[in-house]
Amino acid sequence: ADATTPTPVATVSQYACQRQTTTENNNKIFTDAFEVLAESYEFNEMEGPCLAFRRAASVLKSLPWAVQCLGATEDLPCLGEHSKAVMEEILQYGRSFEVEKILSDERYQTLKLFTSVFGVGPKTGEKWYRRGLRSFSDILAEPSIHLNRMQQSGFLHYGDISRAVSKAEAQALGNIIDEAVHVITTDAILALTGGFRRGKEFGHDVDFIVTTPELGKEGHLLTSLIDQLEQEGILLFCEHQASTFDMSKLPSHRFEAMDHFAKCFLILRLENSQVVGGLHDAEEGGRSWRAVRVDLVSPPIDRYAFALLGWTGSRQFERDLRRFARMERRMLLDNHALFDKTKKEFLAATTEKDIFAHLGLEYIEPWQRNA
Ligand code: TTP
Ligand code: MN
Ligand code: MN
Ligand code: MN
Repeated sequence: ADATTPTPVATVSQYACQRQTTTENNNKIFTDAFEVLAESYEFNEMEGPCLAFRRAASVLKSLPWAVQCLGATEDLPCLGEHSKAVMEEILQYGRSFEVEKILSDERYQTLKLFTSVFGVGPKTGEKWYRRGLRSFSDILAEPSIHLNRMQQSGFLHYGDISRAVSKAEAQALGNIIDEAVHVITTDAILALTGGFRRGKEFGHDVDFIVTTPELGKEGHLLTSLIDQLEQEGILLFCEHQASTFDMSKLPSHRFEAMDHFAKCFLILRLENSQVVGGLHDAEEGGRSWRAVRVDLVSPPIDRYAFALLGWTGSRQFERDLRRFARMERRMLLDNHALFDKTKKEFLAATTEKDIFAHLGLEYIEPWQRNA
């Protein structure tokens, strides 16, 4: 080869949807630190620096190699001065003093604890913190605090649902829901989505899409499914949100906005005997079951590809898909639709591949979306 020809170096895109990110993370020491910083900024409602650290972590997660010196990060996008300073500390001392300071901070620790309860977000956590509450017993002993249904279940099943869900447990739940949904309609469509579709070994919940090939029938499907799970005696908690879907609306600009499909946030009872692989931790404690968080979303069949893409995640992958669509293609993407602002028209899709193709993106497999 010609010695003057520069070796082509594969450049890393600033968009997660142009990177392949498997569950293997070669830079966990850095990304764990960035996640603490991002969360701390989130608790302080500083969205800018929070997103900056999430982006930086996401870039490092996509690398097939471990960063061993700061020089190696020179050509990487999304790493600002602050990120690099933290990395330098970790490279030099094996830890970041800034991160350690946050981890030992009372406010951070308390908000982290409170928001680990199902149904408690940063707003509620903050409110409780400002009232001087510091522990679960403080909250439960405070008579003026009203817990909503979700939070009550969150405390009731705290031990179980804060324990990771395994792939085998996710599969068992898939079988149970598959059976239940086919009692209602023989042509039901059930798809695993969320982290387990991305190939994760563990998750905080299990996410499914349920629908039917018949447009309009999906509305009653979710309520019937909930009734069925209730009859089976495995429904420990259910918050159902009816559909507010309106196709005449343009895709949302705001990522964090929830979608408008019918959905429910559940806690289900899973028997150990239903899980392939036998004995589990809880059984040793004399229990034969555990509680598991399950999310079900029920889009109309003509929105299936958008819902599947939106619910497969990761959250960072979804953020960057929308940002890429808007910034690079003048298109609006959300969980319902893709709208071309130049042509002023909606772009139809029956598969995820159709959506990537409309966006002029190379297809990224679900297990490569762990951004
Ligand atoms: P999560 O279940 O929160 O996250 P995850 O499955 O990636 O990881 P884990 O459960 O193991 O912590 O969300 C899955 C995807 O669903 C995520 O990309 C965001 C999306 N989602 C929506 O699009 N709309 C919603 O209303 C909710 C609750 C989630
Ligand atoms: Mn999930
Ligand atoms: Mn999650
Ligand atoms: Mn979920």
